[in-house]
Parts: sequence; C-alpha cells; structure tokens
Amino acid sequence: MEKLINYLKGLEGKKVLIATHHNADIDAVASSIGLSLGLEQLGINTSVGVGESVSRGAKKLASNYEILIDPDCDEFDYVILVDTSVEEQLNTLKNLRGDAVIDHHPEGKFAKDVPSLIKTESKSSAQLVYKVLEKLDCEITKKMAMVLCAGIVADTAHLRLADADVFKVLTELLKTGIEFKDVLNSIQTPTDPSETIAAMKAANRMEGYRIGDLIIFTSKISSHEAPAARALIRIGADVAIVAAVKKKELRISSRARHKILDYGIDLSVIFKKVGEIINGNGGGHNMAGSANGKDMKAVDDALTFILKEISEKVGKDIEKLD
Ligand SMILES: [Mn+2]
Repeated sequence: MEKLINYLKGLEGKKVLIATHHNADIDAVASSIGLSLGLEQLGINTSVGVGESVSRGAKKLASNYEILIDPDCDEFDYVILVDTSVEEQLNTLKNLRGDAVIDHHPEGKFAKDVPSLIKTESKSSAQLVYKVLEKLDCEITKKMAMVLCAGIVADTAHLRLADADVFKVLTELLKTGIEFKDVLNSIQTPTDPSETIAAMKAANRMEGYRIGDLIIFTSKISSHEAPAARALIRIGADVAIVAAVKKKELRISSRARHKILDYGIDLSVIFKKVGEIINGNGGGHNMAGSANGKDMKAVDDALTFILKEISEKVGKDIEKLD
C-alpha cells in the first residue's frame, strides 16, 4: 500500500491510463472511474480504458463517462491496472503493460514487482480504490461515492455476500449525501423484452411437481430458456427446468435454490447425463445445469430423467401438481 501511495503521488502532470479487463463488469468500470476522478484531483491526467467492451450490466453506469476501448498503452506515461492483472483479460489492449495494480483477484503476471494493492479478501475492487483515495487525502465527491458504491453493491450480489468491511466503506461513501436507492438505480439493467416474453410463456406452459419438500417446475418454450428458468425460480420453484425446442436443436436449462445441495443434488452431474439422452453435451454448475443436443424427440425422456434423479436423491416419490 505504502509503495503504491508514494507512486501515485509522483504521477502529477503525467498522462495515465487506468485500464480494466475485457467485458468490464460494474466493479471494474466503477473502480476505474472512481480512481480516475480521484487522481484528477492530484493533477494527474487520466483516461479510463477497457479491453474489447463494457459488459451489458455496466453500460448504464459507464454511460456518463468516456471509456476507451482497446487503447494503446504506448500513448500514456503510465498504465494502472484495476480489477485484473492477468494478461488474458487485457490482451486486446495495444502494447499492453502494467505499471501498478489495484485488484481483489489473485496476483497475475502484471502484478509482479510493481506498486500494488492486492487483497483477495476484499469483496470488490471499489473498496480498495476507496482506501487508496482516502490515503491520498482525496475529497470523496458524490460522483465518486456513487460509482464506488455501485461497484461494491454489484460485486457483493446486492450485499448478499457483504462483510463488515463492505458496510464500513459503504457507510463512509453514503456520508457524502448520496442516496442508496440512486446507487441501485444506476446499475439496474433494462430487461430484454424477448426474455420477459419467454418467461411468460414458460410460466404459462409450466408443469409442477413436488418431491419431498422440493417444488419443481418444468416448461417447454422455443428460446431464452436460461432467463426463463431464472424467472421460474423467482416465482417460487426450488428447481426450474426449461427446454427450448428448436428446429435443429434442443437446449435444456435449469436453475435451483441452495436447498438442493442438502440432498446432494448436483445439476451439473445430472445434466451431463441429460446431454447423452438428447444426443449432445451437458454440464454446468451444481445449481445451474444445461445441455444441448440434436434429438428433439427426447425432450420428455430428458425431463422425466431429471425428475427421477431428483426423486432418488431426496428419497421421495414424484407427485404431480395440478
Ligand atoms: Mn471485481
């Protein structure tokens, strides 16, 4: 930290690029903008750059600021990397280099032997940027507080993963007079109407099952199966399985609540087998399995198989709900 602070103090009058990873998420964008606003107070000429693109979720937050896409590092005196220090996440930048790093991910190639603040225990990079700006005696403006709060909220899954330090930093940022509801609003992404329509169709055609204390919803639509499965979880399913039956392909997506882990249910394992049933591939995560295949006629076999697997793990029969 000390080394980084002294380094940043020496950048007055210099042209500095603050760069972050490709498909930059809210924390990456927020940390970069927050740092940029703070360093400008020290008379440093900063630009913010990302590799490839700003993610869909971060577009709204980024819209009020100038963000360079794939800038050329050679056009800057110094390059500070934020929220990453890994080459693969930055390699679309021209003449890529890193002269300093602020990050909450494990140290990558560019973090070696440069001034840095790397704390993997920090829930967001935005918190680390706040601490750096505080040490630099920057005035935390409302603008800075808004973006840094947004980064923290996003990287903690809307505070579900928050720890004491998150609340401590948030409290300091909110003391600038910003409203928390405005922070939430700044990172709310507009829903894609086609996803909403898919969710409506999935709900409309849904079938319900009860296996022990688990409620399972299944449905068949023609596209957007993953957001539709998430929507069925939001209306109360413990497990949601949505199949998209297309002309030449069958895609099945599932989501589940934590509860299934108590029964040793792992959707990635089940969906690996589903992939075989529908003549394709499957996998995913324990609470989000998916499979794609060529055998559209096997859709009901696949759904039945999934219900049976869950039934076996829970040790209860499948009860159809009407
Ligand atoms: Mn992050």
